[in-house]
Amino acid sequence: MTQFDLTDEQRQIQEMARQFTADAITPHAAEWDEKHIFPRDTIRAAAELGFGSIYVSEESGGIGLGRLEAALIMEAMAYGDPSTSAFISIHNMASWMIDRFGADAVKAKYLPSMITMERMGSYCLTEPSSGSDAAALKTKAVKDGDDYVISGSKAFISGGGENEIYVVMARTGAEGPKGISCLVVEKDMPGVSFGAQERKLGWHSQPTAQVNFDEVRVPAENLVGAEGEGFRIAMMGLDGGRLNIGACSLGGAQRCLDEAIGYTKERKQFGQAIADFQATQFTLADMETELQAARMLLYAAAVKVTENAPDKTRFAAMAKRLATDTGSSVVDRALQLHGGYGYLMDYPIERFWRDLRVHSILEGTNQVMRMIVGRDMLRQ
Ligand code: FAD
Ligand code: 2MC
Repeated sequence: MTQFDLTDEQRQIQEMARQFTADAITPHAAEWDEKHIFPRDTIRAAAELGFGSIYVSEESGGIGLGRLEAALIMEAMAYGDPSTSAFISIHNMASWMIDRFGADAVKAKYLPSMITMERMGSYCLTEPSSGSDAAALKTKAVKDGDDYVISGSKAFISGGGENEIYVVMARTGAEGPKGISCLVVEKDMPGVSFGAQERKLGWHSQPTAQVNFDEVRVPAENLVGAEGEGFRIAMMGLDGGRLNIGACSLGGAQRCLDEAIGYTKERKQFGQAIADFQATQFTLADMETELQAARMLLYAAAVKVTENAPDKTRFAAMAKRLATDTGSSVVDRALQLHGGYGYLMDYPIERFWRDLRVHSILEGTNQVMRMIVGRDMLRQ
């Protein structure tokens, strides 16, 4: 592929994801949001297309695609529902960490059922007292014979209470990033419990809860990577996760831009369609321009992550920051173009406005993204 175009295969993947979204996601997304429905069956149907294991290797049973293909899929599904698309992204991140860094035993135990999304995976890094400063986490995993015994709490866990698999970053050694390891914990293991479901501004189609570990005994074979490698594994997972979150913002914003074009052509004020006002056209033109620019950066960053380029982390952070800020700004302008109707639940815009807001916060706040980029620039 050239830097500026998609291959035929990438277009086919994009088309398949768009068709799935139009058939299975878009018609139901408003109801999932309003009634807080977690659409397990639809998510499993997405896994039948391979969307639960997009960059899990073919050797392990995944579809072994690159990060640009993943971004295209996430962007397409977010056109219907950013919340459900992002939920599937987090599962992909957890599955990839097991596939990329796990030994044969842990892969064989978990990947087959994660690929079909029979068992869904959560990513557990954040704690009540460590969010942005993730390397300060306190959850402990102490080696005891052939097991690790885990104690501590993880905050804000997507899928918390519902998902079957928890990929947990826990401290096995000294303070700081080098004392952290990555372990797979199952929902039903004794000592695992959950907080109440969080009540959120958006992302209503997926659960979020605190996950507690009270001396949870986990077989040592559930260690992913070596002891002390957990932080690096978690960060590498996030390089891809951040691209996908950015892609979810792009897809949601594209939907709202398309809605705004349709609405402004229909709605009449002062005797003419509001699309005929030059102010409206300039607003639409800026939305389109900014969205395309963010998309180009995100696609370029995705290729860098696929190719393991030395500057991939910086590019993923830049792309996440720009795509999520731009996405929210485009949706906000689409809402404004709808006037009072944009504020009503009768139109989809307010849902996208709420869903996209959190993309500037999670998977690393946009301040942390700037920190990653700025530090990397000064390091050179
Ligand atoms: P804090 O780190 O306390 O930050 C508060 C503010 O201070 C932010 O504006 C931040 O940018 C700013 N700040 C902090 N440090 C600096 C600095 N050095 N310089 C400048 N500004 C700074 N986590 C998981 O592990 N797994 C999940 O599945 C998951 N899902 C989530 C789902 C939802 C709906 C939400 C809301 C969060 C989720 N998170 C998850 C947690 C998310 O990653 C954190 O909320 C995020 O990383 C920020 O951490 P914090 O909330 O503790 O904020
Ligand atoms: N790839 C590989 N290695 C990486 C890496 C990456 N992307 N990022 C960091 N590392 C390595 C780094 O090279 C260093 O190792 P070494 O000393 O051997 O060179 C080690 O990890 C520690 O890195 P730092 O020194 O940069 O660590 P620091 O503690 O200063 O800050 C920071 C790291 C702020 C970037 C990290 O804590 C961070 O990303 N914070 C935000 C937390 C976050 O994103 N949470 C998201 C939770 S998930 C979520 O929200 C969901 C919805 C799923």
